[in-house]
Amino acid sequence: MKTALIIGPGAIGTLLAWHLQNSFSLVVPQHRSDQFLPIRLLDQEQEYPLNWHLSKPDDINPDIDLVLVTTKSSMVRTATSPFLHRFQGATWLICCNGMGPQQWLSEQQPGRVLWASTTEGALQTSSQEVLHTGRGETLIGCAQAELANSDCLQMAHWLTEQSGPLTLRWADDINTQLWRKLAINAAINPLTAHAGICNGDLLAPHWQAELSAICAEVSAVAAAQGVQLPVNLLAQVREVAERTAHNRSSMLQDMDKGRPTEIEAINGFLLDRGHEQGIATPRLRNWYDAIKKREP
Ligand code: KPL
Repeated sequence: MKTALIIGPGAIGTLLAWHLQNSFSLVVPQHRSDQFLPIRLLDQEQEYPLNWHLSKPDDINPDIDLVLVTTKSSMVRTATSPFLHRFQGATWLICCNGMGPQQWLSEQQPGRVLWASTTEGALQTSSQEVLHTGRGETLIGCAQAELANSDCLQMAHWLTEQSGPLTLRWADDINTQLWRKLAINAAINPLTAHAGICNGDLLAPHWQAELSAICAEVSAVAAAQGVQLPVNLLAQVREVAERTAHNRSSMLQDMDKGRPTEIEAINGFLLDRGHEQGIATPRLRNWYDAIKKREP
């Protein structure tokens, strides 16, 4: 059996563990002596036991096939750094919100990193339990497939071929897929987090001018980067806000829990790209500053 190390056993990490547990032996690095892993996953009122275990970082067997990174984007560097030089033959798969950590990890592990973008919904309801809140799919791809080593491509192939409860699909255009998610997050997350509202509240008339201005800035930055976003990004944002109307965005949840948000990997990334291309991004800057001011 192959072995996978999961760095970031939160809601999405747990969901992917549920999918992978039939084909991988799963290990999670232990950070604290009082740390626990969720023991069950709830999907459509059925309970599924989770088969994974914690291991002290120094005790982890170096024969790891896959390192799955599912931390918050703000934690990627800190959480992965102790392991970057440990698993020589491993493929890395990073699945987190925003952009920036993916590029950073790919520079650390050239040719070995797969990127993933998921529309699955999951919520950790207690220290023991994770709830699968919404069915989606997980796209896996290589931002620069021509630079990927053969083990990495084989692993991608293998992951997308394995049967399991989730849908994992190969995406030739994973970079575009991540940009699309980034664009939606840049419109929805800071506004909902700052105003303390659910996603659907953004459909109110008084938010439309702001959403439109943000979409225009994001589209201009993406176009300058050669990334094709939906022509009517605002309509797409509204569609997601409607579909997830009762959701509290991940940034709102982070803010409520006093955790660092993912603003750096969302607005921060777009501000940097805009700056490089000489594109004005005042609304993205405004929301970046507003969230930064309130972060712990
Ligand atoms: O991805 C999301 C998030 O909250 O991070 C959206 C699409 C906004 C759904 O809540």
